[in-house]
Amino acid sequence: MARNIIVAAAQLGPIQKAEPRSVAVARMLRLLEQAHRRGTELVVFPELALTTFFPRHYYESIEEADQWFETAMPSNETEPLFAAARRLGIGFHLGYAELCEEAGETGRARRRRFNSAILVGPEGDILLKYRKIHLPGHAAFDPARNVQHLEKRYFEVGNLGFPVIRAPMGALPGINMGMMICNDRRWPEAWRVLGLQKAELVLLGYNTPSLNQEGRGFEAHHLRVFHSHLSVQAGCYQNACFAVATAKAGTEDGCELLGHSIIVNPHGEIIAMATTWDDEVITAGCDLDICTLGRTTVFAFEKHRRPEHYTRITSQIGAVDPPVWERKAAE
Ligand code: ING
Repeated sequence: MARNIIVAAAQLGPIQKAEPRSVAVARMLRLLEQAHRRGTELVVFPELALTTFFPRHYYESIEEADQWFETAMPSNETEPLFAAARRLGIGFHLGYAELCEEAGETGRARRRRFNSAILVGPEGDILLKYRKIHLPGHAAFDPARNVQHLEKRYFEVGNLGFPVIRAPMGALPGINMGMMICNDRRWPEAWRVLGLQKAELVLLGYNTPSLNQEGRGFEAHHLRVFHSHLSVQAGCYQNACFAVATAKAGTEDGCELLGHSIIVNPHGEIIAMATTWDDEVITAGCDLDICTLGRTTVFAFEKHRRPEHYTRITSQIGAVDPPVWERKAAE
């Protein structure tokens, strides 16, 4: 019996700095209704879907940025999403900035800020939470940059690992679902940790500038979308899983984010792609049994992986210089 599920990427166009959460949520509700009319059972919204991509703005005190965070989930502004999902019987993924009181290393509770995402079931249960681990950009104001990218200033590194959960979704009693966020998709380690937990469906949102903001080096513009797709396609192929990668796109206060959200199958093929950089729903029917082929042949991890040779991956952070070859004196 095929294990089919219809998934959607609910891509969002730009959210301007002045745009309240209620406007973003209203747009998301329209996308949820549109996805439902197409028989969708799980909808993936972008990273930081409720507000503008605020890490592009510098705040001297990080508390000034707290206006962009959610202190409860659901909150008054997001409850309509949960209610609509329950009414429509649809699960959804939502990316948001999380502000919480939680014990840190010392054991004492303190204010903590994460770039987070949740997976919500069709009855409104929060099935899984993930906090972004690979935070790109920088923590201090960088005068060399055309636009700031201050995720390291406003967020802590996620402390929940890369979790996978098996939970009911659509008509299926159990699907192995995992999450990552934006920059995580560029790191094969993130995909492999999910793959080692038999993830069948990886959900991720992203906010990716369409142009290189570093003001260093040359990167042809067309490579931005190519690298985003390449990362997701490789991750899916090498871990025999599906993925839904959903953009927040378009020009926010003069800064352009790329769209071209995609849904990818375990062969690494793009099976649906957005063609705008605005609010747009793309859908695909996924036969999760396709994961089995890769998982039992080329990527049968238990047969072919050799972790004893991978120690550099977890013991090293940066790269080290290799030994230099020298001709050996004749013995
Ligand atoms: N954005 C970008 C991303 O990883 C980036 C940052 C863009 C890094 C391009 C490297 C190259 O898609 C977020 N929010 O992570």
